[in-house]
Amino acid sequence: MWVVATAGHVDHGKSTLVRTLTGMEPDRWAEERHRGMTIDLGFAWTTLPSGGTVAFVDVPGHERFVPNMLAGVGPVPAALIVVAADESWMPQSAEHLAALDALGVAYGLLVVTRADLADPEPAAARARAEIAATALGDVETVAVSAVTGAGLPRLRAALDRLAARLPAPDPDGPVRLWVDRSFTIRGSGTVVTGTLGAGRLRVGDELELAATGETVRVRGLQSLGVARPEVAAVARVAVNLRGTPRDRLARGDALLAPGRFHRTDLVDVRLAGDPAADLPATLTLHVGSAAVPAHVRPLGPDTVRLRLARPLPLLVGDRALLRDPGRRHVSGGVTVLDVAPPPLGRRGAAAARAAVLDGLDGRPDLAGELRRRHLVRAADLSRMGVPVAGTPVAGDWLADPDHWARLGTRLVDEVARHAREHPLEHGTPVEALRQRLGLPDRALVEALVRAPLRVHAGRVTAAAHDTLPEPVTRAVRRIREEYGDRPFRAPEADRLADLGLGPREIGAAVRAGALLKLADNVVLLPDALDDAVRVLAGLPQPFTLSAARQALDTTRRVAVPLLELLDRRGATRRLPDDARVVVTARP
Ligand SMILES: Nc1nc2c(ncn2[C@@H]2O[C@H](COP(=O)(O)OP(=O)(O)OP(=O)(O)O)[C@@H](O)[C@H]2O)c(=O)[nH]1
Ligand SMILES: [Mg+2]
Repeated sequence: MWVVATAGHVDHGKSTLVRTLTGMEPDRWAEERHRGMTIDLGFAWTTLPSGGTVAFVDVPGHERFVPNMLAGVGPVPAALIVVAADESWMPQSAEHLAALDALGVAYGLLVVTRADLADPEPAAARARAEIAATALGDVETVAVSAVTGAGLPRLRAALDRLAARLPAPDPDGPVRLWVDRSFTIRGSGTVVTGTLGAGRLRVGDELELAATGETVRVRGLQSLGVARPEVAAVARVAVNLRGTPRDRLARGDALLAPGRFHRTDLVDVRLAGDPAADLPATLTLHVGSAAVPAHVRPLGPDTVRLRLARPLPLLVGDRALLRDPGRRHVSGGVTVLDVAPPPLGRRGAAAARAAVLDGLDGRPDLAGELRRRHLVRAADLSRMGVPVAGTPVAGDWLADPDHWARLGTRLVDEVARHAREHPLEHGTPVEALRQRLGLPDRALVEALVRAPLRVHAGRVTAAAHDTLPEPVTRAVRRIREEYGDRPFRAPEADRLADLGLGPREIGAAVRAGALLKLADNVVLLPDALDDAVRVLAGLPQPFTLSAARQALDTTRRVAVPLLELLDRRGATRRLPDDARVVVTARP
């Protein structure tokens, strides 16, 4: 299926054309039929000579209803620009064309209607000249009369040619269905409709409401008036939502593939229309079917930051339109450059930001995003509309290569510094390094560690740890069980022998940081050193060997070499009278 929107001045025959082509009435409201004027969007479809189906979104031409027109055109990639032969180019012909151009609609046909009332050629020539100056370029032109039927077969053939040129949809892309209607059907509940531009919907799917993030479930689907278990892009689709009250959804909301879009109220954009300095402070941003008030902050000559009155699921590269509702004119198209821009705190930040935006064009640029963001989760990038390639450095974190190399150097420095400042600790806690380096995830610290550094038991250590043989590990575990509550009692030599801990095994355990050796056959658990300093720091200073021995609840066999080790590490200092003081109080 293809979806094409109409465009053109009021009363130029858009709805009549759609009705004639499809046999369906696009003006759904009694008031519209009574007044002979389209107010809101209309929907109809027909089969083309090729056998393909084209669905029309019929828009109102009256200048008062331009916001409705924009909601219909926003998600649609192609347009039928309708001009009446007897009236030619008129103000909303121009305004609608400007809107199509702003939104980046690049495919279309020119249909000169009411060809039975006047020579269509002058109107066609004028319109073609106007259209040629936009993204639509040279368009095929067909003159028709709904009264005589002249030109209609040619128009059907031209629609087929247009359809053949439209870009192929991405049926596997994430769903972002902009809601253009919501209503209630008795017995079924809330139904919303929209133009599905990418992805597929299935009955039973869970989706996310863009406005609130809440989860909704698809109870039923229809396309072209027929119930279907699944609908793939491109399609007009009606979605029946289970248990969602109608007041939760309105035109301008969107149904999203869960977790696949970044909902943002802050975007940096490039302007295609008026210069940034000429814009009013508040405008309405039209994108998809949404119309949201936006506060405008100029950054550069053609770049601004928009703060939106409510968050929208925007992607880098999205096209939108800024419009002044009071002046009733299109200020111009915008291209979304950044959907998660940095705050502008310090002086000069806006100018610096403008310089960054100067280098962006709305085409997703992975390397550039990494350069600017340094570290970012792959899922977050793809939520912004930047396709992700390459290998994460850890988890799903992607890093700018230069930044990552700098972090690696800093990690080595921080480990050395921690060792200087905490000489009694075995290595540096990963969490301390995470904080020092300002990293969002410990996995990143671990990924930065290179030989000869190692990660062992939550610490980055300088010593290479060989994995201990299983019997040694078991013996150390026994010591921990037996001596854990008496940390300064060392196992006697015969107990060590019973446990199978000879000089060689003790050496391995010490190298692995599993035991602390004070003297031959005198070992403690490695935390004992820090604990001892804590206990000793609680004594009246200076303290004697005997006071230390009692406070530590141990024997001279342990106390003497323990204090000597602490002296060597600078944690205690021995005074001339053999008493000691604690130098470094451990936190
Ligand atoms: N003679 C003649 N009249 C036409 C033709 N097409 C449309 N009309 C008449 O033009 C008037 C306006 O037609 P609509 O189809 O309502 O125009 P529209 O563009 O949909 O108008 P809005 O939706 O209000 O913007 C109606 O009275 C139609 O009958 C045509 O080919 N020939
Ligand atoms: Mg109409």
